[in-house]
Amino acid sequence: MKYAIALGSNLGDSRTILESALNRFENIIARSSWYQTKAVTLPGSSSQPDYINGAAILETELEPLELLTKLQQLEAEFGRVRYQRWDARTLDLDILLVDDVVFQTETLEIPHPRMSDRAFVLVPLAEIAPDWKHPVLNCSIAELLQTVDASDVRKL
Ligand code: PH2
Ligand code: MG
Ligand code: MG
Repeated sequence: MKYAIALGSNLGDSRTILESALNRFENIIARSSWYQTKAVTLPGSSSQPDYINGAAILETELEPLELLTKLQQLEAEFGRVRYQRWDARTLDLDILLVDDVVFQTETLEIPHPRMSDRAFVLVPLAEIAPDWKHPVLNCSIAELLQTVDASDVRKL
């Protein structure tokens, strides 16, 4: 199966953390540049450092929930501590897309439910997979990118 993964970090030595995390996957087909992005936070919460974000395409026989477990292990290994939703973090690894699969459980939703309005996800993903069709919205990543404001996303 082919997976699109989002990577993000806004705590610690983000660039090194992200590179080291990527190096732990054997089967990367493509990886994007890194982007500096303004943190999107919950309304009313205090400001956070900018993120570094990127995206990668992986080929693996792992099922979605198996890959999720592996991603969460990597997040923990790189010092991720979960306090509150959308808190600053050393490493965030999110599954965005899996082939043309639509998958919904308590713990995992594919496609990622918020990917279509997040420039910090769509800009890196469009760099490596512009023609990948979102199986629910039925349009390509390049088309989705045209619907968001990407002015807070800067290529490093
Ligand atoms: N991730 C979040 C919340 N806000 N903002 C940016 N710029 N980049 C992220 O990866 C990000 C965010 C929750 O996962
Ligand atoms: Mg995330
Ligand atoms: Mg996450």
